[in-house]
Amino acid sequence: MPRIALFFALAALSLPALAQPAPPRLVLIDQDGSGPAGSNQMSMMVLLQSPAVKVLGITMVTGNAWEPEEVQHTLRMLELIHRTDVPVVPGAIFPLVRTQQETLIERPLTGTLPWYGAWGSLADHTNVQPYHGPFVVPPLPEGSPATKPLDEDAAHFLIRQVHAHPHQVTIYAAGPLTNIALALSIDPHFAELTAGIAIMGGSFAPRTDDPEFATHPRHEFNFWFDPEAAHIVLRAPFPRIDLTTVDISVKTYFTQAMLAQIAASPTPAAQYVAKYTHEFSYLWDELAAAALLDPAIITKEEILYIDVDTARGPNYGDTLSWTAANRPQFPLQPVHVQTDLDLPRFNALFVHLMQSPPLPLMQTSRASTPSSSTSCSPRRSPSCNPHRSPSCNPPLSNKPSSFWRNPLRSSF
Ligand SMILES: [Ca+2]
Repeated sequence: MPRIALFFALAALSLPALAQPAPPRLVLIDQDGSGPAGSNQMSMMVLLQSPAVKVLGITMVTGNAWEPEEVQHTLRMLELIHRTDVPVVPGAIFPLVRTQQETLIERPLTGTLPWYGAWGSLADHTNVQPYHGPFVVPPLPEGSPATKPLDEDAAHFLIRQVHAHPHQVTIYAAGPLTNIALALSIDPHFAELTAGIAIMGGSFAPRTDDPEFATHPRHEFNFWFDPEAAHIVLRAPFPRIDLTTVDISVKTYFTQAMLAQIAASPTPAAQYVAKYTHEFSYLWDELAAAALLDPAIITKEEILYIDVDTARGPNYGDTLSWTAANRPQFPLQPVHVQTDLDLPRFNALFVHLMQSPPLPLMQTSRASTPSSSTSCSPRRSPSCNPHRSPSCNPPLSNKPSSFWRNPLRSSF
């Protein structure tokens, strides 16, 4: 065949492939879904409203609020934005090691923080609502959901999805990293089978007079709340780790003008945001989500090696960082630390997605979800709490024993 004919033949063969839109990127959302609306819910909506992403599920973790309440807020958000096809999966209620009680006892020695999330009893002025315990779900301003969470725990759901789509799933983690650390601890192949992880967490030297960071610039809530979980996750061999820190987050802000723009749209998502978003703050989690959709939003990054201070004391949970030149010898991972952004581009994408109509419902695997949980539901009742009643722990799995030998733990 003449060379020119061969060229056109190959071109013709490749045309149908070129005409096909790229398949949506598979994403698992792990989030502390306080609500209604606000940063945690809006950041999930950034991914849920984008046709470039297929959200396989949302796993919940205690952070800004207790996880049982977050599950309800998130289920209700999905109902109100017409995305009940996306499963919500209950996750960790407590951090791996840090406890509310010990943190309270240590406070006279470590000083106080402006934000304690679900542990609002430690600083009364930080919580809008009166403090309540982990298993109390107060009435929801947006109404109670009719839908239910999956009968499976977050760690096993994450593992199951990553094994079902090897090397295709990006983890979006914008709360304390407890669920991800549990998945890593259960499954030694979890990290390497993902396509990577995008984390909102950490703080280095943010240029701000915000009292949360001004005198303690290495403090950031998600890492602070579960330092050991962050320590485990940051050492795991993910193919890629992207980090949205406080430093870049404080360059963003949700304004009244942006809310007015969103409220002008009649779509379910826009009306949910317009009705229930009352906080005007940094768009930290939203930036981490938007950067997944459009990497050009991030105009500058640096590669650093990140860990978290796990020594008990005033710096417990602080962000640690090194360059390639001075990093310690233990197995830290290179992290893409975002340092600057195209703010107009980010704001435009965020507002556009909040204004957008719902995507068509996906085929859901809810009905085929294995009932890996037991009839004992330790998560839902204080009387059946594994932290207080070890006999209540559900059986984890019948995997072969080699499955449990996690080489990552040897570095812990
Ligand atoms: Ca969050």
